[in-house]
Amino acid sequence: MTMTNHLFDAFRASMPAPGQMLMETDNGRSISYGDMLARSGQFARALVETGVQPGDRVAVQVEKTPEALLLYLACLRAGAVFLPLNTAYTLPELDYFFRDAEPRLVVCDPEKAGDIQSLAASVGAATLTLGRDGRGTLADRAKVQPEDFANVARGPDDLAAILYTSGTTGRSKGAMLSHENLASNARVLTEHWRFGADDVLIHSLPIFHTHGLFVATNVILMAGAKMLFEQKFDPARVISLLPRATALMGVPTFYVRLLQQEGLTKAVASHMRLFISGSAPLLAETHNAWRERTGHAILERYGMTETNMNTSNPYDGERRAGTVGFPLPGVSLRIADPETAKPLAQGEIGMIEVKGPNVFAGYWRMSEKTKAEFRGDGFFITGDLGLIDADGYVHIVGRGKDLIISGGYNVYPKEIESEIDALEGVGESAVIGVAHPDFGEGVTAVVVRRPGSAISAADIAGAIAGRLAKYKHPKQVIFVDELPRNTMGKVQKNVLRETYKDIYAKAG
Ligand code: MCA
Ligand code: AMP
Repeated sequence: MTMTNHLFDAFRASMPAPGQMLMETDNGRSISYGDMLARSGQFARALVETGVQPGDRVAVQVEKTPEALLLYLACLRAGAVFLPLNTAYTLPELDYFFRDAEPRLVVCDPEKAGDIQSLAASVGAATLTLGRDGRGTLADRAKVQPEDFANVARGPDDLAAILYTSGTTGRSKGAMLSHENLASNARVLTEHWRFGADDVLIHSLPIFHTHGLFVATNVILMAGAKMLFEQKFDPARVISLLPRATALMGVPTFYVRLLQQEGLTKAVASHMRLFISGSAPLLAETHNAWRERTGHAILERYGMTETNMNTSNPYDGERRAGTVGFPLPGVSLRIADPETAKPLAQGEIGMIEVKGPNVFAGYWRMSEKTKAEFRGDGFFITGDLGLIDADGYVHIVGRGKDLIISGGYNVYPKEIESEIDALEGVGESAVIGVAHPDFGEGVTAVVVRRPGSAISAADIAGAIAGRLAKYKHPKQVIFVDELPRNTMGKVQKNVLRETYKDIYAKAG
């Protein structure tokens, strides 16, 4: 009997000839589809040899390398649950994820292994390393293995990955994504955006989040296409790659920064067929400037860690600036009253709710939280507020959740407020997102000192440095005598956002 492995088989089915390139890196490495198959088999064997069993979590905090991607594929093939972690996370942040997910194996950068190993050991996990040069104890273990590997059988509902997403209250929640969540979305996006074997994607997103890992990589694997695999986003370098590429996927900050490059012209973009944006709102201003400079209309889409992609502007037809387009095939989307859950009429603003094969299986070991975020009829409550216009385009007009999106990374104010409030000298704080020309929103802390305290912005920065990932740090700290409150005593963040709306107006 041949074993089926739902997601990997789907990639396998569209695999081109083994000699075809899957990726080329910025330091001159090329990995063909044949290499991918052979080396992910070796990595899968190394996982099994380390004791990883089907359903075990493999927590991974490593730099972006081809080997990191092979490790993702190896986890799928070995039936493990891939758990990628932002390289910016600090040890206290990692400690939480390890305790919550209880991985069997942690794979980390050799430079961080000393500290991480003891955290991992405290939850009974083994540690292997994978460095920015693709070397380390995991790679050492893999390279002596035979290349063939009999994939572990995995069905559509088996877990493929857990991605942590912060909560508006309390700690991060692990979104459980099944093989079918990922396979169905990759298939739909590949067709909707017309990806084929001739495509060359500029891949300069990190691979520890949905955008770079699933939207970008899974689509390329599903199309049997190729990617130019960049360690990080460098606008000048992206411009130099445009003539060799056909598609780019990025967060709005990518497009804002590319527009600052003189080299961005119609001629340099003439070989490209598609520019896609997501993870945060793309300003109509950016969309229009891009069209003017390159002749291309950026295609904006909307998704979440919990749901993969929900909507997309059309491939053919009008890509409407300031909208996220239409529900993708197979996705049901409705606008409901946030309080009563009653569906609202077309044009009214309410909660965006979605249902479909893309929607996750729930939060890891948090059945109550999972229940609270679904309606009785299975629709997931996104926390995003929106409307559907007369032509059917979905507009996101705000967030019902207290969330900041900075450069495409989600930052939950509560987490930062808790850290700041815990400092001696701080009475209370409110963390808000303020319009920022580069990051979209800039994390901003408004702080009330305790009487007699002289705590400074630098003191606060110093105190959170080792505790919170860098991108969560406030770009500005503002001291006030008191926070504005409504009659119920609730802090009025909208008032604060209005008061400080121009503080980054001249920032770069
Ligand atoms: C880096 N810094 C940031 C951010 N990134 N601060 C706030 N927000 C950020 N996003 C910090 C750095 O630590 C540094 O601090 C300072 O800002 C300047 O760094 P810079 O060199 O400008 O940053 P960078 O390294 O160029 O990174 C900017 C970036 C990066 C390229 C926009 O943030 C990025 O790749 N973002 C993509 C995130 C993403 O993939 N999101 C998708 C999530 P200092 O100078 O003090 O050391 S998935 C998702 O949202 C859903 C499902 C979806 O729909 O896709
Ligand atoms: P995450 O949980 O990191 O996957 O972030 C998901 C959130 O990003 C969504 O709930 C939205 O608030 C936001 N988001 C993603 N794509 C877009 C978009 N195109 N426009 C506006 N917001 C977006």
